Amino acid sequence: MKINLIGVPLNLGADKLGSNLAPKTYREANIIKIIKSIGFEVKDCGDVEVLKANEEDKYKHHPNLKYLNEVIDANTKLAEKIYQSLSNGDFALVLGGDHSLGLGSIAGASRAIKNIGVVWIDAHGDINTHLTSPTGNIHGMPLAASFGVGHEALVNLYEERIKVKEENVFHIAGRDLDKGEIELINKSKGQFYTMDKVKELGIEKVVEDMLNYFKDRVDAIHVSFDLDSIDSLFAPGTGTPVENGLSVDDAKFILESLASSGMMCSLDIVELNPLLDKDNKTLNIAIDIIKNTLNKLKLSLSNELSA
Ligand code: 5AB
Ligand code: MN
Ligand code: MN
Ligand code: MN
Repeated sequence: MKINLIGVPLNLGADKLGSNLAPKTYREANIIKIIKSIGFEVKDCGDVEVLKANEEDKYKHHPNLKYLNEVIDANTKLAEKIYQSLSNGDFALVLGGDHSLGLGSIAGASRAIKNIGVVWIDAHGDINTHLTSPTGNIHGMPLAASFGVGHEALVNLYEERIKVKEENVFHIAGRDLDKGEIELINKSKGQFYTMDKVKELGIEKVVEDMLNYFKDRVDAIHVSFDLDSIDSLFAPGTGTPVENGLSVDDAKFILESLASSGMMCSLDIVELNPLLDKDNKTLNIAIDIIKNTLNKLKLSLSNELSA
């Protein structure tokens, strides 16, 4: 099994400059060398090509879905890359880029894996639609669209079907949720462990619940990690930072538990904004988390072989 690295230099889903520079920043920080040093073979799938867009293109396709065509185009290309990676039996590591890329990741992964689970770690719900979004930014909508709620152009991206069952979604660290998102959560069949709940139960119990929940329920899990899930005190370099979040150790623990479970097939690391980062704090956290997670993945693979 190789690690397939896919960069997504996308910022149109956030309508903010900076996250488009993240893949280049990771590459310049030697991310490929770092992954190789863990003992993995790396296939660099390059960066997804993102169409150029101007301010005038923002509302060209929809009044509350900014840069809709450009976001769909990039995500359709991403979906195909992920689908190919997982079909080859490889692990896909997606480095974003704004979180609208979750649309393409889940679309591609769910084509390769029939009954997929999704773990979404984020300060935000990312379950807005064009009808509820206060911003029109598509990076606040990808999770809802993936379980079939939202504009048909997003729901039917790549393939005309719902990508993940709502009850196969497990969201952790929410603490900045919009009104429409709270309404959706209250009637949702998905699992939503808000930051309040994480503090009440403790991170060990949350992870235990998550692994128990998915056991015997899904064939594999796609993990989408938004760096703003981490407290903005530690990770300032994201487009929409929120305080009172996860500690770096909490985040590592969630991801390493998923890696060790043998269920994780693909991972997005999103929303690094190098223009907003301070002393590479957030970049270094992201790299540390990637290293730690892939180390555990490597270990679980060698244990599987020797068992
Ligand atoms: B992120 C907000 N809920 O919909 C919206 O960073 C923020 O991918 C979304 O989680 C943040 O625009 C999207 C206000
Ligand atoms: Mn997000
Ligand atoms: Mn977020
Ligand atoms: Mn953000």
